[in-house]
Amino acid sequence: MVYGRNMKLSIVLSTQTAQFQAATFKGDLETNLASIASLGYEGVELAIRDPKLVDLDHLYELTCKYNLKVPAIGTGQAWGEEGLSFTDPDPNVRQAAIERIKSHIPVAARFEAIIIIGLIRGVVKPGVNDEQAMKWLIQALRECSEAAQPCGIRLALEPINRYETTLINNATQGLELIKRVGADNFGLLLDTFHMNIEESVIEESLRVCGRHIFHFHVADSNRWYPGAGHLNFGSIRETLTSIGYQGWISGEFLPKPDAKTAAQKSIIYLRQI
Ligand code: LER
Ligand code: MN
Repeated sequence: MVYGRNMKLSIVLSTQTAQFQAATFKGDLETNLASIASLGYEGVELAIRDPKLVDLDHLYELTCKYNLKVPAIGTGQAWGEEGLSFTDPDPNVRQAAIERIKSHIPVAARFEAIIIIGLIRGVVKPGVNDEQAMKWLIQALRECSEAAQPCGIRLALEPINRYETTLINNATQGLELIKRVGADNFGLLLDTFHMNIEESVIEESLRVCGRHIFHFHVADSNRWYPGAGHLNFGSIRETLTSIGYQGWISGEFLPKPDAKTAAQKSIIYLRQI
C-alpha cells in the first residue's frame, strides 16, 4: 500500500438483503455501484451469500460499467442467514459449508478476488471441544485452499472479536492457524474494528502478521466510518506501508447516518491522512 491518494480503497456492498449491519451498502445493486464509483472508490467488496443467487455475468458487466474492481468476496452470510459452518457437529452442515466456499471459486476467478473466510468458520458449539473444532476447521481450510490454488485464488481468514465467535479472535491465533493449514494461498484479513477489541497494540500485530495480511477492513472503534471514533488511522496506515502491504483497504462500517454519507466521510478522511 502506498500513501494517501494512492491507497486502493474499496467498500463492502451486499448483493442481497442481510442481517449483518456493517455491510455498508445494501439494496439496489446498480444504484449502489453508481454511488460507490461517484464517491471515488476504485473497488467494491461483494458480500455474496450464495453464488447460485447471483447472475455473475450481469454483476461483472455492472462492475465494469462503473469501473470498479472487486478485491474480495465476503461469504459470512452463509453462516448469518443459513447457519453453514466448518465446525458444526453435523457433518452434512460442515460439508455444505465447504461446498459453498468452493462454489465461490469461479466468482473469485472472474474478478481476481480473494475469498474471505469470516463467520462461516463457525463457533465452538456446545458438546464440541476446542481441539475437535480446530481439526474440522483446518481440514476444511486445507480442502478449500487446495481447490482454489489451481485458479490462483487466495483465501483470507478474518480474526473476529470474542463477542461474535469463539474461534480465532486475534492475530496470534490467526498466524498459528496459518502454520497448521500450511497452504501458500491461505492468509489473513485483518479488520481494525476487531483488532481494537482483541489486539494489545494494533501496529505491533500488523508487523507480526506482515506478508500474511492478504486483505484489510477498516471501521473506527465504534464501527462507524474511519474518523468517527478514536482509532489512529495515520499510524495504522504508516505501519501497513512500512511492512510493504500492497493490498486493498476496504471499508466495512455501519451505514450511519446513511451509507452514502458514511462512505463519503470515510474516503475524504482516508485520503487526507
Ligand atoms: C466481517 O468482515 C466481519 O468483520 C464480521 O464482524 C462479521 O460478523
Ligand atoms: Mn470485517
